[in-house]
Amino acid sequence: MSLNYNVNLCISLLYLPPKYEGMPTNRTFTMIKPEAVENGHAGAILDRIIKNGFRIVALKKTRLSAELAGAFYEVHKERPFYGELVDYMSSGPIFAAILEKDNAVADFRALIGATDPSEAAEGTIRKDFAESKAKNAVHGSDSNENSDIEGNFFFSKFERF
Ligand code: RTP
Ligand code: MG
Repeated sequence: MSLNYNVNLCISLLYLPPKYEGMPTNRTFTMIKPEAVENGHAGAILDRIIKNGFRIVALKKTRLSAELAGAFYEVHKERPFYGELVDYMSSGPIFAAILEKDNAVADFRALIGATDPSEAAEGTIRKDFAESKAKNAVHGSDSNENSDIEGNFFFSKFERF
């Protein structure tokens, strides 16, 4: 490897566009949560996701241990609902998925609706399938950075297509 090669590589890296939080992305991460799976809604929810233009890049059915659920939702550690959330998210199997679409993070948050289904807009997934604010059927990443972190939490590069 020549000195020239290394110098050129460094110069190219300097000119890569900067990543910033608000940058549109074409991927997001979702989970179909335990109560929705238990109530038999997983197929209908996946159908809704696909019909709204999201392509499934990766998908698996799995169950989080309390330890893994705690790690996934660590950002909420200080919130009063953290213990309840960890118990709930480890209470049964879930589907985890990476989804692709232009503007994926924002478009998917719009498709799932507000955290509390009683406040979610008509036609949203939470409005139609969620039981309550705590048991709200689906997760959707809230930023591009978190969609990468969350996708990497569940999937290796060999599980993405
Ligand atoms: P998510 O992360 O699951 O997509 O939901 P979100 O952004 O709409 O809501 P967030 O504030 O991130 O809360 C994460 C999850 O914690 C549960 N929660 N329970 N009992 C409560 O007041 C309460 N608040 C939030 C929900 O399962 C929520 O999705
Ligand atoms: Mg959230």
